[in-house]
Amino acid sequence: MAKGDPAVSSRGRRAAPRSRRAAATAEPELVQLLTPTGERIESATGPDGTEYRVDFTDEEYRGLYRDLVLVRKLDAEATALQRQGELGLWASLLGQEAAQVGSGRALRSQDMAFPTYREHGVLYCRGIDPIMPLGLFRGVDQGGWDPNEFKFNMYTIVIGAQTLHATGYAMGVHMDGKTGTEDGEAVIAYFGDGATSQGDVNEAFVWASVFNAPLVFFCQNNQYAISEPLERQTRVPLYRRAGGFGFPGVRVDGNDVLASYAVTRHALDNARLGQGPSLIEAYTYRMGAHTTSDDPTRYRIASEVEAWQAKDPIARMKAFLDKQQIADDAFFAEIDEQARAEAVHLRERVLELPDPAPVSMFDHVYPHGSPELDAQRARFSTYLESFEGSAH
Ligand SMILES: Cc1ncc(C[n+]2csc(CCOP(=O)(O)OP(=O)(O)O)c2C)c(N)n1
Ligand SMILES: [Mg+2]
Repeated sequence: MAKGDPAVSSRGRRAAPRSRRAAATAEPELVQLLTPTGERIESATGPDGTEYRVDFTDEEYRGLYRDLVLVRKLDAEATALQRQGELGLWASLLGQEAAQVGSGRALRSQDMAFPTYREHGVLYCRGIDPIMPLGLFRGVDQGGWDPNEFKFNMYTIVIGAQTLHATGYAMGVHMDGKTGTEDGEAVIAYFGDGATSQGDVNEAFVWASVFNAPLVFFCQNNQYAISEPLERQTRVPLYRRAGGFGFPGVRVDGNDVLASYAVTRHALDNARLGQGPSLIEAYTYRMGAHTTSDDPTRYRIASEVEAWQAKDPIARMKAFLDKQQIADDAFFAEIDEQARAEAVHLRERVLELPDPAPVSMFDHVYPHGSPELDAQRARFSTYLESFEGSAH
């Protein structure tokens, strides 16, 4: 290609035609049951003709709102704790509450979830004490919850790796004969838009497909992989990739808790009945930084963030509850107070988490240790003892 050819960008990359770039990042075919202004849509049709609808009681609608508010407040508290030096790092879920609460509440008790490092909302829905991930991010323990007890695997930071773990697990569920009935088991794997470029995720798609694994791939497309925008990951909407692997894909409004619930419940039930995997692309936006180590003002403009603020998942649920007179001001005030009290309680408990003995980092590497590790532990102990007044 000649220098100066308009199809080659100034950075030497071949730019895709504007129409193809737009196709990947536009908002086509969203399944939506609650508009950004809080209007209810009775039912929505997916790309394969599936009709999505929800039928919640008023109490259940209020419960979803409570989940959204609590999860956001606890997340904000964790961010504040990091800023005050009490956590090493925090990956905020701000903006993604509806995708996480909707899908998390759609899980049945027997279903297994494989999270990334950002699924604090799903963790909350699984009934895990929110102090647990804070111990991990404070660096005082390994995370702490029992994945089998809560049906929620450990956080995974290696991008996309958990999709393979989930696929293997789901293949096992299928081979154990735990699918094919209404109370069968299903598995869900969470990952981001950036993860879709990883080999692991594409391998997981292949294996899940050909072994008919009871697995829902749940991609939260929050538009960024740290500083890399979606257009650097794909030229087609992500949910359409599923077709090439031989299973259905659907794009849901990830800021709509009702649609996120409906789409996930349907996909999980199909999986448990033995109909194999599917891909859900929850179209959402990371309102905050990638983690507390990131500064998003260096790579995205304020007007983009403002445009997404108008689609806030909590504001639309509140508007709906208010318009339909499902909740009143006293209810909203009560939820705010509950969230505040839980955040204060969380903070108190974080500050009380005991510091582990430095040498304990060698303890859980192997079940029975190793000569090499024993030597390292001994050297490190001697080093610590060299400090005046050392208690080690
Ligand atoms: C295998 C691997 N490569 C790179 C990284 C560094 N890294 C951490 S988060 C991240 C971006 C992930 O983006 P996405 O999948 O969209 O998830 P999000 O953080 O937006 O939720 C990268 C590249 C990593 N943790 N693991
Ligand atoms: Mg992302």
